[in-house]
Amino acid sequence: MPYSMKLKDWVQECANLCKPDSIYWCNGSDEEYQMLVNKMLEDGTFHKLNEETYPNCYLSYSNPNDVARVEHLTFICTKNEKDAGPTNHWKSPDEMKKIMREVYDGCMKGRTMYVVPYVMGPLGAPASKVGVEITDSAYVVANMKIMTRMGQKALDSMKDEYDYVAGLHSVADCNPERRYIAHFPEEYLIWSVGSGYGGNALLGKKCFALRIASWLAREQGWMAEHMLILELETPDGKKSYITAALPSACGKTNLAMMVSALENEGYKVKTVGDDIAWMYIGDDGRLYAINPEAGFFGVAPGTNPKTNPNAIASLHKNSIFTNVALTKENEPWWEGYTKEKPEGMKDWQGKDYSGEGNAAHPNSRFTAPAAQCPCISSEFENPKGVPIDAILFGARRATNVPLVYEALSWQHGVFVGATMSSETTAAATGAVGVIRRDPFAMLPFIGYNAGDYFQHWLNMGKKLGDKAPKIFHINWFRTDEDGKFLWPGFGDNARVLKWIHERMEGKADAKATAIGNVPTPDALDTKGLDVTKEQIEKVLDVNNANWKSELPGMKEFFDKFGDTLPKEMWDEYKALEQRLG
Ligand code: O2Y
Ligand code: MN
Repeated sequence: MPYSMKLKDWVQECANLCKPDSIYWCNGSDEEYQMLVNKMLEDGTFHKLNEETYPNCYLSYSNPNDVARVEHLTFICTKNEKDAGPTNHWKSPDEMKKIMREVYDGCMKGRTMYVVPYVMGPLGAPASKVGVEITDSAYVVANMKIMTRMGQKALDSMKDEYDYVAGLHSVADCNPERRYIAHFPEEYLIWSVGSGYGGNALLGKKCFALRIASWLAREQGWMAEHMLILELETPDGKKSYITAALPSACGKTNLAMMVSALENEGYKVKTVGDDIAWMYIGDDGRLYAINPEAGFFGVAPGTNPKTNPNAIASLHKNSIFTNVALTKENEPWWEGYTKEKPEGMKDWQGKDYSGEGNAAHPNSRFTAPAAQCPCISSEFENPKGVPIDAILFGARRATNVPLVYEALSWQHGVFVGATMSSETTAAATGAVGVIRRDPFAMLPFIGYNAGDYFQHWLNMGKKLGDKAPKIFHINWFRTDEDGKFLWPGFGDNARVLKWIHERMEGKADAKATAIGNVPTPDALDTKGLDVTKEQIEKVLDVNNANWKSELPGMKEFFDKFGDTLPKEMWDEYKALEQRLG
């Protein structure tokens, strides 16, 4: 029984509501991309960057009131409020549609309505899915061309006229008072209005690939997760695959594209995905992952040839930059790109930069084709995906949480994911640096009741049985008493991956602690590292007295779910309480 409307009928219905001057069906060709670029150069949406150093690259500024995802304006609109759960904003589908129809009504007068068919996932992959985004933003179309497999090939991939997730987007008057990002999972439908930026407007990404997909995944028995996928090649030439869930802008892109400090020892890292993983159980009973995206929508600030040379190499051609600064040489720039600020820049709003404050917006972005990444895995386009050996949950925590620990079982791992907490960053609007609970790094992205989502994880574990990947928790951000990082991070994180790999092989030593298995200081390869033994002990330390202070926050979080929280989560909570003594 299809839930979507017949595609042509839905497009007509959207046109009747939004009343565009014309309708354009995107075919995804390079000529079409050039046509859109020319239009945007003409109307000032795009600024062409230095053709010698950044060929086919463009800079765009968003409205200053529209620079990030808006979680407080993001809704899950299910018939029953309980199905959205306590972590989502909810409105009934009828009420939400009534509010939004008023904004959509005639919003595309004088504009073109682009119909953008796209595939999430490698073409021909059984796990891939088709979406169709209707938008009045040429900027969105251009970004979708990089981020997805877009155009005629998507129409060709549809099994029938109902086989797509629908997304209606309009920038409308870009008014924060009339801005809504609404999901109707029961209808496989997304409505977004009033924003032209990132996750609010590129509907294939957070709206489809996480919120709607997580709903579909539970219905259909797979997983849609906010996870990077990396390939770890080991000295014996074998490849293992690891997914990792880390909250926004906490080193996720850097980990996905890491240049391993242990390359000489034979530990090499390649990228399969930097943000989202769709995982399903293969015919052999193992968990497989595909990256549904075709590009990177990466945070620019902090990215430089030292922190992430692979991202820098990826973005030097055929890329779009949003809200970065512009140098005299007509090149993009952002805080942390170079130590010295170049003279004579324009800031992220196109004004002469005075030297005060940020030149680029803290949430400025690059959109780059994944295929341009020098470390892209040869498995990136594999329709089968890659078999997952380990799942990592991560966080940015200055205290308590050790560099790495191994969960005691799948069920304990689900508890570790469910109780993740991290210090907030600039990717979402709101306070920065505050600790917030972010289960599975999915808090803003679970498209249904999070209690049911935890249950779905438990169910998947039961299906996987002894073929389930091992689960670990990582934290690169622990500090000493003076607030200095205890671990060098970046390429040296390969040392942690090495321990994880050796644990999977049953080779590395670990110490059992109340929270899980932590490397013994000697089990971690620190050869050639400029850190003291005391530092290593500190970064691995698990202090039971301090950990007890984590319990009330976990309990308070779990209490929110009432009877939708699986009993197994309370069992794990009590077991932790007991182990802490
Ligand atoms: O601020 C936005 O609209 C983008 S947020 C984003 C972009 C790429 C990857 N991840 C995220 C995120 O917030 O998790
Ligand atoms: Mn993300």
